[in-house]
Amino acid sequence: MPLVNASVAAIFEEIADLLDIQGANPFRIRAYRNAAQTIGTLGTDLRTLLERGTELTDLPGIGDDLAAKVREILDTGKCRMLEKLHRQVPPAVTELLRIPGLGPKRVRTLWQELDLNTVEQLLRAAKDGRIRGLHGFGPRTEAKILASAQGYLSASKRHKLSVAARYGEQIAACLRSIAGVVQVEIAGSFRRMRETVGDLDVLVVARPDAPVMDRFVKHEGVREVVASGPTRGTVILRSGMQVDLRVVPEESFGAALLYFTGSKAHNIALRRIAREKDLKLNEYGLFRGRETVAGKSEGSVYKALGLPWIPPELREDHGEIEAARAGTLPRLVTLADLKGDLHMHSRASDGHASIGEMAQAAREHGLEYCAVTDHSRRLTVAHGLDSERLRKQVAEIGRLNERMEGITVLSGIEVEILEDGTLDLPDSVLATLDVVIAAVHSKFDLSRKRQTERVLKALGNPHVRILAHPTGRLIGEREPYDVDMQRIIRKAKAERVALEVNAHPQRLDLLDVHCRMAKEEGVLVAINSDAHSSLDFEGLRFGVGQARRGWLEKKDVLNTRPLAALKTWLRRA
Ligand code: DGT
Ligand code: CA
Ligand code: CA
Repeated sequence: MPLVNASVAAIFEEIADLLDIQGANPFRIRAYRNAAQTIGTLGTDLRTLLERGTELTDLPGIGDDLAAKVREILDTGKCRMLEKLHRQVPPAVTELLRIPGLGPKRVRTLWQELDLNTVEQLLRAAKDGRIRGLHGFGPRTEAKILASAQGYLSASKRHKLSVAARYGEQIAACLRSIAGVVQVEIAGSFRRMRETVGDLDVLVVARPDAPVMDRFVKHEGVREVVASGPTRGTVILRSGMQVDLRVVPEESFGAALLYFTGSKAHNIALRRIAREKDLKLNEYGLFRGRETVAGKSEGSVYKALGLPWIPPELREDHGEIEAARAGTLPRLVTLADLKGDLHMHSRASDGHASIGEMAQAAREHGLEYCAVTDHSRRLTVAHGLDSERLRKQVAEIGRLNERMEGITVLSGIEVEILEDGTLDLPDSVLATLDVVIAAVHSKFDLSRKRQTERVLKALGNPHVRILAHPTGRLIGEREPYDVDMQRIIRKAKAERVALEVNAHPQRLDLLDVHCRMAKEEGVLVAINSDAHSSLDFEGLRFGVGQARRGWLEKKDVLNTRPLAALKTWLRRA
């Protein structure tokens, strides 16, 4: 997303939150949220739009007043309205809105009655039993708040992979632009494509005179410099993320990359192998006594240990070393292997672009086909489609395919799985579509038995071809719902249904362990973007990362198949 657009959207979101806490007119609040949404999902930089002569008021949901505020922010970097609100409500209070179970009304009470501004203060107040006495609260609510505040604080110490990528890649690019810098690599959990990242570990090889550390600590994103020496530095970015930088000699680069990529468990296992060979492995190299055996590249170290190079996503000591020894490492799926994307939304439900725009963006990402799978009617918050609107959409897709070149658009739906396991649209309607994805978006708290039965029943519907985001978790926000994944995978096998790795940065669902289970049972996985805007196809690479962590190969992934083979599979032919 263009950086200015993100800043403007963030300011409007914050205004909406502050107005909400003040109990302002709901329509006014909605206007700011809609504007944030519109601007946040624009593919083009606002400044570029203005230079091209676009009127801001032509954008959906932007009237004269909001257009003036956008101009003010672009011209001055500030927004007087936001500053005024900050004088009325402390900015930190809006963070309380992020706690599950706390809406604006409750936040207002907590702030006004107990002077709570931060999540830490909220946690303390809940522990001290000061919340239960407030009007509209009580001991049960207090206990819930305590639990959610704790969950929030522990999750917010880690960062979603996509967020880590955004900051990490900016910093890496900045370091690469320094004269005398030879190599830059982000190691750690980021390189292993973990779904969340604690801190970024950056390695640099540079000529001695290159001003690496100086440029690093002066990078515009840095909030605080924790440590800075000639070869190591640590900073905290404005986003709260910590970045460790190490400058290493070229001849140790491979050993350092191996060490700082981890995981710790994988490193320990490698060191044990080294010891068995009377070698010593550390971040400087692999040594026999004083003699350097390897270290310049990762491959040289693995080779000297008698192993092939192991992809970072597998380095968790979950069997990869045994597989490497036996020569049975998987040939992991890559982003370039994806031929299509089978889950995305258009403006018809809760997406932000037309079907044509989404198809064009998919084509620009090198895809041969894409399936439009808007929500079904029961998901009213997302303007789900009923049979009639869906019928019209299918016709629209037909017309689009006649004029679009280079990509085929498939018709589809992300149909709601209702509480009893039946689907939200009749079979006669589902039968007219190219691909039916079934999804749970409601009743997350059913018992394990009922939730599992619900999903199993949906998988038994003959039209369902893919189960969307099978655990329903949202990273840092919502735990997976309680289902028996082994039974779901077996049922998927029996019904020849694929399971989704939803690549949306907040989901990454299936989890890696379930990918491996699916593969072992011979169930196909579909890596889908769940794109709601043309920018969201970026997420596919994180979905591929998740699949790679789950040991998946090209043949295990449904949408690596060319269109003709996919169509055959969809028809169960
Ligand atoms: P994170 O940052 O919590 O998401 O996870 P990592 O894996 O990036 O961990 P981090 O940043 O603490 O350390 C980076 C890598 O450095 C880690 O994956 C392996 C290596 N490392 C760190 N501490 C140790 C250690 O005590 N022993 C060994 N063998 N390796 C370590
Ligand atoms: Ca790290
Ligand atoms: Ca670190």
